[in-house]
Amino acid sequence: MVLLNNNSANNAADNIMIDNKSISIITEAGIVAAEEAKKQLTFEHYSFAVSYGKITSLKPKVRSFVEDTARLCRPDKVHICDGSEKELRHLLNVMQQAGMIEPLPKYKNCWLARTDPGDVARVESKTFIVTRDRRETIPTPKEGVKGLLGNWMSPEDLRRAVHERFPACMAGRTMYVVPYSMGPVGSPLSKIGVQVTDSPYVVASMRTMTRMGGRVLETLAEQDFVRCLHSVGCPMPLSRTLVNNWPCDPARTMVTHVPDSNEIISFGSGYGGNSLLGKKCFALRLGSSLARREGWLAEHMLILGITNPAGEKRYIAAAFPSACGKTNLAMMTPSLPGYKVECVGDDIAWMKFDDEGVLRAINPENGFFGVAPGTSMHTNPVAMKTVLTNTIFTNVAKTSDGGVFWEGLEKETPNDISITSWLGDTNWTKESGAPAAHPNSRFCTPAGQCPIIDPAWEDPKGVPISAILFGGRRPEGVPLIYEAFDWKHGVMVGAAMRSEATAAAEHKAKVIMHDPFAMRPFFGYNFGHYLQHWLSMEGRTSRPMPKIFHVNWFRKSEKGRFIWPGFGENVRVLDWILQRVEGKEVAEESAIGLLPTPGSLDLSGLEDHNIDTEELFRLPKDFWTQEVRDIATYFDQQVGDDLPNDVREQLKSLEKRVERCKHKQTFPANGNTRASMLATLIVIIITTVITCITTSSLVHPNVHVIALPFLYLSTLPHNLPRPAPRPSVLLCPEKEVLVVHDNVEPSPSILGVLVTVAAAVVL
Ligand SMILES: [Mn+2]
Repeated sequence: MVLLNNNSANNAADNIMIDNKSISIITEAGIVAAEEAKKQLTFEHYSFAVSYGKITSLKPKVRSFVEDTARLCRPDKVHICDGSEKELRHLLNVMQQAGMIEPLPKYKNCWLARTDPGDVARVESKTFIVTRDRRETIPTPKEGVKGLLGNWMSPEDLRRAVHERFPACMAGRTMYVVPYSMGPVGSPLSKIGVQVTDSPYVVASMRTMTRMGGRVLETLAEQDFVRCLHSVGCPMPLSRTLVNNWPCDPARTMVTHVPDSNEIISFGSGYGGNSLLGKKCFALRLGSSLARREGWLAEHMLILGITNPAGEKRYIAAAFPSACGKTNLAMMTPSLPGYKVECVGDDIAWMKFDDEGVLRAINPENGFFGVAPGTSMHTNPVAMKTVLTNTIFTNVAKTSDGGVFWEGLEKETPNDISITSWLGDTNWTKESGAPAAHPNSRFCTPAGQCPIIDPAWEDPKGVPISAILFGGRRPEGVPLIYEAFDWKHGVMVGAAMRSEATAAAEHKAKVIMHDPFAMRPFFGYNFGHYLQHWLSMEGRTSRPMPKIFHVNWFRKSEKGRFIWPGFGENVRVLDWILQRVEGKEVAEESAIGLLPTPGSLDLSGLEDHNIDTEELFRLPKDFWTQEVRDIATYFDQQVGDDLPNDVREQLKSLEKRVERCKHKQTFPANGNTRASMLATLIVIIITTVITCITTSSLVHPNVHVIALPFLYLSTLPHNLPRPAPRPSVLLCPEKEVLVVHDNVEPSPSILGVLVTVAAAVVL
C-alpha cells in the first residue's frame, strides 16, 4: 500500500520541467494534473494497492507522475506494466471476464472487441491544443469563416475541464501505468512516453502499437518523457449502464495536448486515436511541435523500401488522406517482375537529418492500426496474412466459424457461413441495409509479423528517404503523377493537397476536401508556421533534398470508371519516381510540374486494360484555373497572414503558368480516333472534288482515278495506330501552346492536296 499525504504533494510541480533547453515557458496548464491533485488533499488518507509491478522500481519523476495522477483519479489499484507475455494473458483475461472482448477461435490469439456505438472514431471537434496564445495553435481564419485547421483551448479552460472530469474518475478501477517508446528503444530519433489509463483494452493495444514495458523505464534516466493521462470516465459505481460492456463517456469526451509541457490529457473515449495516446496525440500532434523546436519532421506518412530489378534499393515516404490506400501502398505486391516492396511503416514517419545531412526516417510505431473494410486478398494480401495472428479486431463483424468479416471480404467468405454484424445483428446479410462492419473498424496487429516488413525497420539510425509523395483521391483533372519543380514548389503542392471524401451526413454527395499534408486533424501548431518549418528544412542540409511528387490513383473517365488499375500496378509509378531519383531525363515541363516523357512510364503488360493514358495525364485549363482559385481561397480564408510568402509566390507562379497556356484543349492526337477519321474522310472528299474540278478540262477523263491512290497513301499515316500509349496533351507555358506528344508529321490534309494537285498537273 502506498499512502499519500500533504507532504508528498508539495513537490508535485517540481517534476514537470523537461530537458529540452529551447522550451523556456512552462505554462500553468503544464502542471494541471499535479495542480488538480493538490486540490484533492481533502482525501488525505487515500491509498491504492499496487497490484502488479513495483512502484519503487520507477524513477522518481515517473513515480511522482503516477502518484499525482493516482491522487487525482483515485483508482483502487495501480498496475505497472512490464510488457510481458504473462501480463498480456492477464489483461486479456480481465477483458474477457468484463465482456469487452471475445476470442476468435478460427485464428491464433485473435480477439474481437465491440465498442459502445457512441465511441467509434476520433472526435476532431473535441480535440484541442492548449497554448497561452491562440495563434500559436491555429491561424486566424477570415472573419465569418469557420477555422478548419485545429482547435485551441486556453490553459484556464483546460484547468476547468480537468477539474470537472478527473477527480476520482477511476474510482473502483485499476490504473495501468504504461511506459512506452515511440521508435526503437534507445534510437536517437525515439521518444519516451508514460501513459496512465484505466482501460485494459488501451493497454493491450498500446502493447502492440508501441514498444511498451521494462526496457523503456531503464532509458528514462537520461531523458524526460511525455506525460499522458487517460480515463474512460466511468468511475464505479456506474452512473449509467454500459453498452457492450464498453466504458466511455461520449458526452464529455475531450482530447487535449499541451506542447509546452509535453502533456496529453484525454477523457471519455476508449477507442483509437482518442485513447492510444502514443499514436496521433504523441507521434503527430506533440511530435510535430517537438519536431519544429528541434529541427525535424513528424509526418502522417507511410515509409516503404523499394528494390528494382538491378537490386538498387530506395526508401520513399508518402502522405495521403484517409481512404487513399496508404496501408495498401506500404504493403504493395508489385506487378512488374523483379521489383520488391518492403514495409517500414504505414502511418507515421519521423524524419531527421543525420550528421551527413541525409534525411532519415523511422516509423515510431510498433504495429498497424489499420482500417479493416476494403482489406482483402485482392487489395492487400500482405495485410491479410499479417492480421490472422495476435490481433485485436474492433467493430468488425464475426462469422459463425469463429472468424472475422467486413465489407470487401464477400468473395473470401463461404456462403454457408452466417455473419453477425458489429452491432450484434445475427444472420446479417447484404440486404440488411447497414454495413456488417463499422466503416472505421480496425485491426491492431504487430508490425513485426508482416511478411514483408523491411529488414531495417527497427534500425535506430532510420532509413534514408529519397522521395516524398503527396496524393489524394482526385476523380478529375489531376494526373497520375507529377514531380514538383523544387522543394519550395513541393511544399506548396503539399499545402494544396485535396481529396474526395464522403460528406459527414449520410447520402450526401462526395466533396473534394482540403487536407494539407494529410495532416489537417493532426497539426500540433499553427499550420502557417508548419509550412515555414517545411520551407526551412532545405537550409538544414548541404545535400539535395528528397524529390517531391504528387500522385493520383483515382482519376475517373467520363463514364465514372477508374482509369488507372492501381494496387500492384502502382509500382509503375514508383519505377518512374526511381528513374527521376537516379537523375534520368525522363520528365518534361508542364504548367503544374514535371510529367513523364512519352514511353518513360512502363506500361508493358497493361495492353488488356486499354488504359486511356491521354485522359490520365490531360490537364484541362478550365480545371486548373478553378483549382488555383480554390487553393487561393482556402489559403486566404484559413491561413491568412500566417501563410509564408514563399508559398504564396509558388501559387502565383502556378496561376501564371496555367494562365499563359493559350489553348483550352486540342483534339486528341492519337490517329485512330473517331474525330481524326472523320477529318481524314472530309479531306479525301474535298481533295477528290478539287482533283476532279482541276482535271475536268484535261485530256484524260480518268485522271482522278489515278490520283485517288496517292490521296489514300497521303492520308495513310494518320490512320496508323501509335506505337505506345503516351501522355498527349500537356499545358506547357514555355511553348505557349498545348504540346501534343506525337511524332511530328506533315498534315495529311495539306500533303494530300499537294500530292493530288501535283499528280493532276503532271498528268
Ligand atoms: Mn493515419
